[in-house]
Amino acid sequence: MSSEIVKWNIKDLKVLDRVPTYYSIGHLMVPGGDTKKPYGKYVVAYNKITKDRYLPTGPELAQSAQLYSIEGDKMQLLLDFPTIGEPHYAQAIPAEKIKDQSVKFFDIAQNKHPYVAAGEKNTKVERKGNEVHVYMTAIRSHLTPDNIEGVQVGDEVYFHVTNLEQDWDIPHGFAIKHAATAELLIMPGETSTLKFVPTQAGVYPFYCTDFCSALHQEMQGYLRVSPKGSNVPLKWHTGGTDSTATVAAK
Ligand SMILES: [Cu+2]
Repeated sequence: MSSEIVKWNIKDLKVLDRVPTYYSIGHLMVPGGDTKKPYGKYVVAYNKITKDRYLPTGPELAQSAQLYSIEGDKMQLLLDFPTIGEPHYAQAIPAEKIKDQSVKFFDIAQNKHPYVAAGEKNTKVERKGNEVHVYMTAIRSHLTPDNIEGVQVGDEVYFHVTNLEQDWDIPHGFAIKHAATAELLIMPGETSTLKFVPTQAGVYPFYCTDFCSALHQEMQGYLRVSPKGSNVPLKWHTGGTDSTATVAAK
């Protein structure tokens, strides 16, 4: 690999301009600054300590960022805005590098996840020893299935949630109360798994954790956990209150 060697003589360098910032610069960022060819049109100063700058909202104040043009010999302030935290190692690149390559959603037909449910008709709940695998789907505005019973204390429950959406910017989330893990965030067309090991009998709500429409709050359901050795059969259904109505039991 050949590399251009640029020889700088410190005596040839001179300071062309200085500008004040608010107050203390923590970091500077030039778009593409970590690449061989930075874009060189702008610099952003990320500043800490902004006393007297913004409304005094507490012991710590909003931090500040200032965008300057560095195209000419004189720097020009283009934009001045508060930030939460003074970003470290911030990066910027031209928008067109991202814009045309953005993935809008994953094609559900290409989803080869071993636990995918590519459509509501493919949803099911399977027991393998003490493992219970829930093949669940999420689409505005319900989870399928949204009522499950027959799980027992000590079972390992795996919620394999497939987001059926084929639309841009519609992720769904998934969480169940008492789980020892955090929530899932599932992109459109993807499948993700959340493991839940209930330690007490009871009814546990599960729900979408990412706002997805005005009916987002409808995306919820219940898992009934019975004591170990209980004879409650594994059953599941979607919608309604009568658990015998649309049972798809094995
Ligand atoms: Cu949702």
